[in-house]
Amino acid sequence: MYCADYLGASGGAMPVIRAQPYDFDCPRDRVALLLIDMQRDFMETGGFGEALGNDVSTLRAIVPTVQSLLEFFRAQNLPVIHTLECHQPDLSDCPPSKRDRGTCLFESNALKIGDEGPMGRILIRGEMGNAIIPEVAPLPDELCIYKPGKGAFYNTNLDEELKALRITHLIVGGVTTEVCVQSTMREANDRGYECLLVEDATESYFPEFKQATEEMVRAQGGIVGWTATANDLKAAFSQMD
Ligand code: TIU
Repeated sequence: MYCADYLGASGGAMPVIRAQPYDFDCPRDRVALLLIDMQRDFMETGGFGEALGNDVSTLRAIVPTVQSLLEFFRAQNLPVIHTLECHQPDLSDCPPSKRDRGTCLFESNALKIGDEGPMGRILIRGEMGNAIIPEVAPLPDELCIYKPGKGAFYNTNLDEELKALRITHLIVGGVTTEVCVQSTMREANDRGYECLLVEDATESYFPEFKQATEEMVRAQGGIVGWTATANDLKAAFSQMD
């Protein structure tokens, strides 16, 4: 049973967001903001992103936009869900196919998942480096999904949580666009959720991959979903006030 079948049509207000490939009808009572992996491990030096060989500074540009989206959803009393990519301390949920990859890992001093780094053990739940960056930190009542994979539905209770909240529409931001954000959107799409990717609230270590992902998402009539800017989203909701 898909979420939309299960819930039926929304009877509430319906902001229409100017989006690509066409406008996104967004029922106010069925939408949540889903922020993917805004963690030190990806956004700061000494974490997993850098251990994989990336220049992590490229991700910082979206922080003010993500912050403003977060404030907007909170002010509108709309649900916010954060995800964190992480593993158990004993690595029982980290397959070798994940631990053994990364461009730096051929170097003798390379850090792998579970190794001790400058911000604690790399990509391990509860370590300092695994926390969400303070600028967009969750509030105590906001749902956090701890995920071992790239997609936020794999081995988590996200689907059940969304159904309990009666959510059918997801506004998605976070990092990185072509890895965990895109994987999550594809998983969500398969489960019947309508997804909109906020273009200026997502970033990649590779600008060309970000652009390609946005195009892939909205190609073929929105095969995975829609894309829009944060301002267009806010404008649509503000018009309903
Ligand atoms: N490497 C990379 O671009 N991303 C990840 O490993 N995880 C997420 O995207 N969160």
